[in-house]
Amino acid sequence: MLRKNWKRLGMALGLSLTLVAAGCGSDDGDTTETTESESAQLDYTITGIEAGAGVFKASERTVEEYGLDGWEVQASSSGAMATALGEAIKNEEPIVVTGWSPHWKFAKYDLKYLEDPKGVFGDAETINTMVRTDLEADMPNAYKVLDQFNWTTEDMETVMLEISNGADVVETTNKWVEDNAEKVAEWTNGVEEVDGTEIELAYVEWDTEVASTNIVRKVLEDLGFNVTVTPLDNAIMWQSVATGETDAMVAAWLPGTHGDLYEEHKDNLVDLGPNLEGAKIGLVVPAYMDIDSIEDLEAK
Ligand code: PBE
Repeated sequence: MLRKNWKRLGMALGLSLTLVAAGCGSDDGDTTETTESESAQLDYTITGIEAGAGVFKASERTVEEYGLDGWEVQASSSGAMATALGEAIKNEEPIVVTGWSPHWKFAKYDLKYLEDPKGVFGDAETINTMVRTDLEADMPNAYKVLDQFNWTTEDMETVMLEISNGADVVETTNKWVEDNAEKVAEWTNGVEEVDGTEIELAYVEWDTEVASTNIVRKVLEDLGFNVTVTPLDNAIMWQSVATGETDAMVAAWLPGTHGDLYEEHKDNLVDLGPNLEGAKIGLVVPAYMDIDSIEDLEAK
């Protein structure tokens, strides 16, 4: 490819010439545009999300372990990260974001995870359900639903994609539950209906957790529960279930992403196991970027 050859030529001449700036992602790009490396164009910045997220903390460890001096992981929100990613792609500019799957961004854009030879982000993960220690005794029916709830990455992505395209969260998740009666019947198998019992689910406003928490909300509502869903910071979400302030959450990413929070609280909550398999976190970039590995990022 033309731009690859240019890059090689530049390296051969000892120049810092990496022609993958805005506009150069396509082959008709103007090859005179820039001499800056992708890292410099990024201003040595990783576009992060909430500072309490596991993927944010892992990104900070990455900066350290790969010796990326001068790099910053910028705290933001999941929504702002997605907007920044969309903008960068519209302009064919480089961007590195703290990413995770399942996520609708992989359906919408052509993206790649940067390889992580040091394994800072860990391998595939599960998303587990955690409930307060007395839940089984207090609300055996809710406990049973939470224990039986499990779905696939495809299920979750379908729901997330609709919401990301502007559909209403409650309408979308309610409809998914109505349309997937067979799957839902497995979760409610052996469960008796209740009459307005109050239950509170904690979650964080990440696209994944918005989807799963609202699915469980609808299933519990259909069984007669009066459900409150409460958005919290990540650390507070864990704490609230461990102290019994909230009843449950379906947002525990393990073993890596929330490993520290699990260690801190595991004696004070009940782990009902995976509700989804095949989750993953890492640094994500548009496929048009030249770099493929975290090792390709350059210290300042
Ligand atoms: N996430 C989504 C969370 C877990 C769910 C990957 C942004 C985190 O990093 O903590």
